[in-house]
Amino acid sequence: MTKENTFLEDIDLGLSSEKKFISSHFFYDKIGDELFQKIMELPEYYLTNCELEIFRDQSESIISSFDIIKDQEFELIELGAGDGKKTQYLLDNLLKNGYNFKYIPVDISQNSLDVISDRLVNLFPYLTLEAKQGEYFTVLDELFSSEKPKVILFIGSNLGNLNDEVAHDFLNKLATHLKPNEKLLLGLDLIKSREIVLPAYNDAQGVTREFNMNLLKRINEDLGANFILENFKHQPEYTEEGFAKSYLVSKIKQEVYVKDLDKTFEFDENEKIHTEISRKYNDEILNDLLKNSSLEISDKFLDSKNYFADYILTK
Ligand code: AVJ
Repeated sequence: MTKENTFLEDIDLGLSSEKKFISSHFFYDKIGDELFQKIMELPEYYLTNCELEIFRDQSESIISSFDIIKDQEFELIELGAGDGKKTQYLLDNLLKNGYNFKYIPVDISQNSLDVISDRLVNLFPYLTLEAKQGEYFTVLDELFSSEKPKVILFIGSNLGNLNDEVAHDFLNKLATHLKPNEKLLLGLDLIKSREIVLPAYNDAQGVTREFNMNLLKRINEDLGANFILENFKHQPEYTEEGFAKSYLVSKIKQEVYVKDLDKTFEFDENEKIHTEISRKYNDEILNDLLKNSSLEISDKFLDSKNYFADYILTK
């Protein structure tokens, strides 16, 4: 199945549903990638700075928690490599301390991988880097065909885009690949008050709004739809149990035609399209997700405000 086919089918499914939705992984086209880079630099988007602080100040302790012997060769696999700015601190520390490892960034976007590879190889001439293009689930089997000990990085609270059931399955699947005592470093945004969370998804400059709206623009451009962007508004919500959700809300009663489907979709006034979940966590929720997975929390690193946690999970 081609990627376009999936997009078309998923949009059909989501817009035909009783409660309309668009899957958040469609955010990340070229414009979406750029907008997310901008989001990470926003003052309201505390997640990036908090995790950057953890990696900057606690890399040495994080590395100790990996429980790796210095001469032992290992592979450091990063799922969803992003721009590598956080990982950079870890790599720097590992190299300075003479660890023997290969860094394997995995990303769906070859473009992102090229950018991060260039940057890191320039910064660290002695780094062994082998980028791997593909979707996490698909490349896992391939990655784990080598016998080398592994440490997996899954940071940035990327897990938060999955609902709890899917997150549980994902962690379980990862766990089955790990050998006893191998580690997963999991970066998660923690539950906190809505006064802090909501602005992170509703910034003053409107970048997150544009990020969300870009979905409609994409459907217009790629699938020949006639969404009028002004007729929808960006609406983030947060419940104190830790669910940040983003919606696109129809301002009026309207119809939208999608040419590639030859279908018309009706929207009531105030009808919502759910576009993203950004789950927030605590130890209890994570332990629930880890049930029956043979992974256990063995360490936890917090930023100075206790907003964000990098957990070490041990098989
Ligand atoms: C990349 C999934 C961690 O949910 O916080 C940022 C994406 N969406 N602003 C998040 C996002 C809107 C982000 N993650």
